[in-house]
Amino acid sequence: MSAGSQLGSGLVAPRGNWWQPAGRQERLWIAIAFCWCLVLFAMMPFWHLKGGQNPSGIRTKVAPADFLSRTFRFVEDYKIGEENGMPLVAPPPGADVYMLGQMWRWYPALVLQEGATYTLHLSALDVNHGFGLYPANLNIQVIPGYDYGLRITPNQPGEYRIICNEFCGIGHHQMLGRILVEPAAKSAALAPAAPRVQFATEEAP
Ligand SMILES: [Cu+2]
Repeated sequence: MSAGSQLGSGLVAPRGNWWQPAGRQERLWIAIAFCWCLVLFAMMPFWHLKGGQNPSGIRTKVAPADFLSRTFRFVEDYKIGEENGMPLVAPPPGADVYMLGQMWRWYPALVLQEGATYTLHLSALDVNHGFGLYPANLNIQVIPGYDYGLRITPNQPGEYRIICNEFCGIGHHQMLGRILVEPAAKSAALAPAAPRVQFATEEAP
């Protein structure tokens, strides 16, 4: 093999002035791009700490059958009525609130009070569902076997609808739920006498 055939290979540099240091403008552009990369990198921890977009919940493990019985007990304790066969449940401020996603409904319907804080427990009985609260546009995945306890404080009275945003079968589009948020002034009339429901939950790994 002659030396000529190796020109431009990994062993021998090609002939001529092929390598030039980067020009001034190119170096400037690289410096700007590098600084912007650092800014974007810093935004990740910044949004985590300051963005106010992290879920306020604690995820624990729960057997779907246990979550179902907790939900039934919650409904029994705080039921104030029924709408088309769906119980209407008004828990007191500070209560643990249970909402179950299953093919194809959100159970039960809730009546909450403006300005009161609750722990909203979400879980699914059968398959993954997506809790989508409108018009607030709050979305969270609801997974069988896990209880997502979100600390919520409704700050706007009105009627909220829950849709399912995780395709879960033929009746997916009919999976609708309801949360009514009563204005703070009306809350006294709804305060039930039943005690606060509490359950011990196992920490998720
Ligand atoms: Cu669903």
